[in-house]
Amino acid sequence: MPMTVPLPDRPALLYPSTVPTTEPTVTPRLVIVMPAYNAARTLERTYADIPHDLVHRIILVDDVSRDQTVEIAHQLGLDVIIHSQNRGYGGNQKTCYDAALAAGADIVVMLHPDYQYDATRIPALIAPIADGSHDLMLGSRFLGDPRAGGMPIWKFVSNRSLTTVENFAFGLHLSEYHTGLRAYSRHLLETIPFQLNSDDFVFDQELIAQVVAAGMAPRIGEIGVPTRYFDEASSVGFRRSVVYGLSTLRVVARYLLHRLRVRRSPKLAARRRPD
Ligand SMILES: Nc1nc2c(ncn2[C@@H]2O[C@H](COP(=O)(O)OP(=O)(O)OP(=O)(O)O)[C@@H](O)[C@H]2O)c(=O)[nH]1
Ligand SMILES: [Mg+2]
Repeated sequence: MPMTVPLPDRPALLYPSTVPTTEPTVTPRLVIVMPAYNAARTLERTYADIPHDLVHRIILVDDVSRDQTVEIAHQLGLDVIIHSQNRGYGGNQKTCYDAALAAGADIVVMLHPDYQYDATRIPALIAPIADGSHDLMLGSRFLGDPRAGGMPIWKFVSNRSLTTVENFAFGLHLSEYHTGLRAYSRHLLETIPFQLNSDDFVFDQELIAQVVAAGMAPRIGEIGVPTRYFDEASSVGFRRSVVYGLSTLRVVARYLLHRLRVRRSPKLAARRRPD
């Protein structure tokens, strides 16, 4: 039974393995969210790799899958939320984060249920949030060798190009911005107005631009995470990737115009709640 103490406003949540035995322990409530769309063939494998001893709840949001995703999620005992109509990847994440906050999460991990990202890395991913030093952690494929995991060359090149542009615009040195394994602090999700973002894939990029615009860039970190490429893990083809790439460049342009005070962006200026 973990000892609980009242959490201060901005807690330095202590990750269990780093806690000196004489110090009181605050066990962060870790909620895993899985934005799911046709994940039936990979969900069980993804679930099996999650470090269950650290997890408070696992929430799967189904975006009207046409396969057995919901049935399998129920069999695994997950909390399942079903959209009444398909909303897209960003729309799915909005439901995920609202549900995780409502469930009392201190830390939220977003994990694709397609078994692409190594979920056994979650403890290392959340440690910098648990110790209070970060609010957003990215599981980067590019701190390792994504080509060895099977990433197609065109995805490799476009990811590197977009990452270079985003690093330049945001003044950061991240190895990638496009990963499907991320961890957020409660503080970040309560501060950043992610509900204003796109319902499509570019949601992830808009959120990072919002975090940077909010002055939280130093609170973003990354760790290397191996990935696997196989048929069921990759549905985004060339056409959709081109749309995604152009949308990402639009996010960068909007950020720069906002930053240079040429054109104010309500998405970047807004806060959910003042600090
Ligand atoms: N809600 C929703 N989610 C989707 C849709 N298409 C894909 N997804 C989810 O979005 C996530 C990413 O899509 P993927 O097909 O895995 O993308 P990918 O081709 O692996 O992309 P890379 O990892 O960059 O190579 C997965 O968790 C899918 O379940 C969709 O139409 N709606
Ligand atoms: Mg994938």
